[in-house]
Amino acid sequence: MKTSFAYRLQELQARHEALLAAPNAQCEPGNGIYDRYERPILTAAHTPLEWRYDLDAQTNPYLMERIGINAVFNAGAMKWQGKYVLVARVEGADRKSFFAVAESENGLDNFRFWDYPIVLPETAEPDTNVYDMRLTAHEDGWIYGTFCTERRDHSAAEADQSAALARCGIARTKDLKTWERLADLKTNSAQQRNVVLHPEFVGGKYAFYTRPQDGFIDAGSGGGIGFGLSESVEHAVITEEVLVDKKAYHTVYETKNGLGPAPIKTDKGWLHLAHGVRNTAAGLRYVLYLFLTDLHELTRITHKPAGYFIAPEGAERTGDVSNVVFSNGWIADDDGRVFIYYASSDTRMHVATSTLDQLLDYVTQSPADGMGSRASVASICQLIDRNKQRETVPVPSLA
Ligand code: M1P
Repeated sequence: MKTSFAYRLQELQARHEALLAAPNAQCEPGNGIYDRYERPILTAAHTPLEWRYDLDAQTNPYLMERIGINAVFNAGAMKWQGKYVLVARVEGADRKSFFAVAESENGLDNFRFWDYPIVLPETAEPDTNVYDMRLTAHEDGWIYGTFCTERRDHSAAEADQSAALARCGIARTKDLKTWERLADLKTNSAQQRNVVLHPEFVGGKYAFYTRPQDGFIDAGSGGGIGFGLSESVEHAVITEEVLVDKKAYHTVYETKNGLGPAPIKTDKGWLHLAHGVRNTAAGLRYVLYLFLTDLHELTRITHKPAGYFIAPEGAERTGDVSNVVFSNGWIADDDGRVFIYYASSDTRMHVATSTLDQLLDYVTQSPADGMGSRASVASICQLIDRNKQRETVPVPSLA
């Protein structure tokens, strides 16, 4: 080694600090619905050096990275003690994911991980992998995390070492540091992923959005985003799931879909962010979409614009699982701003910003999917007609 331990350490620390401190500029001009930002907000390189390097020259003379981090993505989000807080899925080079909290003063940049990752208690059946935590500040006073717990499918043949069972794990906390693990959610479905706890009681019960699925990857007969009630949250059991948002032929959620974060309550209804998946010759493509449900009839969709809200763009398109955007965290701030935290290609985290007014305008005023090319052309022609009628109205000068 040409460089000394001390020099290398200085270099690592300086580069790490420069990465964390870099400001994040908004991309102009945006689409009027939301704004993207130039830099990812969290990547594997953002994780603390103390998690990866033994910083003792005696025991690590080459200043080797002892523990590799592969990716940081799919983060739950909430405002916590005035800070914008993410509970990120951190995936090690060993392919095991775990949760870690990162916080920022402004929600856009300078996200820094807390000193230690979350040490999540287990049930009697140990988790092999845990990921994609949704945070819900429930009216019962607890902060809940619902996440996927993955274990080997012991019914699979010995030769098949990729067969897995996905279930919904549930944990709760009051400080995001100490977590109490509750029993895994029980439903009639063979597997569950993308389960989200609704923030309010419904008829005195805990309400969950679910995503029943037949296989580990294949949603199969699990028809879409479901909804069910449970008497208890400590031992949550859903006996009946009602479909809220179904998969549909030739849409962006043709193959499967799943709810993102817990919905935001607005005066027009519950605003939902979800992901939709379709198959292509290049593999699965994951995009995000929005819909609104009735304030009281939680399983009734009142508005749903056609197609996607956010799709992978530019550098977002490539990563460990390319052509994916996925979100399980957003923050509705007191001033009406909404911070949408999304991951690209199972590799890194980004932020997009909007306002509740903009998102509600988008959801309620954008055309719904007419389910055919003819209907799509009709929507465009209608818009052209309206614009032609307005042609005489002078456009205000930007100067
Ligand atoms: O790889 C894309 C996503 O695949 C899964 O989502 P779903 O269950 O909807 O297919 C999850 O493993 C998710 O973490 C991942 O980002």
